[in-house]
Amino acid sequence: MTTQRTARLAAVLALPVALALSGLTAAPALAGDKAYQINLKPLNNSGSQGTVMLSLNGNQLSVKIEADGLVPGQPHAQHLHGSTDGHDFQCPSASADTDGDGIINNTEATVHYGDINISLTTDGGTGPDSGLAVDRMPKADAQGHLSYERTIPVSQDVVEHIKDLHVVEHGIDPNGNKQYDFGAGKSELDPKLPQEATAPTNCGVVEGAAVGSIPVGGVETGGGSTESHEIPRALVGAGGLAFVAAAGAIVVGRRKRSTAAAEPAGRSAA
Ligand SMILES: [Cu+2]
Repeated sequence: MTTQRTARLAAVLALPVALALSGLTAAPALAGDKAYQINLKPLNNSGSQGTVMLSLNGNQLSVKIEADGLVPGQPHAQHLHGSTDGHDFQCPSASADTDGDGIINNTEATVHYGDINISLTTDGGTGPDSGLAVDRMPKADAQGHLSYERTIPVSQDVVEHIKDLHVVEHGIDPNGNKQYDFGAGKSELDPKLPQEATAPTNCGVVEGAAVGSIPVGGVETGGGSTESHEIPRALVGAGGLAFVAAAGAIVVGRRKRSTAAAEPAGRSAA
């Protein structure tokens, strides 16, 4: 009797506890919230690495970056590169240095990591046309550390394809004099800028988005590495920034051969 009642009592008591526990474990973060980690790995033997946390709350993208091994006291252009329309871009390997000058410049790397989708500026615009807005890019401290945090409204395309994007930081110092100089020549993007200021220093893909993975929504037909190097036509005419203009010229050249495809809508960030 007593043991039976105790057992029944225990069962009755256990039920809400079990429900509460399952409720706890089953409860996701806020509905629609997603978070992704990116590990930044060095390019161009920069030794620069870091960690990025991307979190989405609806159409608000929060970006947190902690990076080290950057050029001390210098601004570092940084972007989300890649595609929101099905192309599979990745961080470049050493073989991306097709002109063999020992540096993977941005044009060589863009074939692999895609065009700028979002410019990770400290304030103001975050579109691709802010790609080289160096006065609005974060600076590394005296130890070469960079901390960045910003929440950016993004398009639905970015929300749906966030795993197809990756973070790239730019600015290298191969001659180790702690500044951007012309030791490595002129930037192919703008001859007034040193190559050191625009070449990529690190790159990272969303963890779990393995090399060769199928992008969200599948691979577009004919999306080979060079063919897939595209930029919205609206940007090609924007002029202003050499970063975009240089990339645009290449695309326009390529596109003359094929009839233009429909432009992806809402591709750039607000
Ligand atoms: Cu970039």
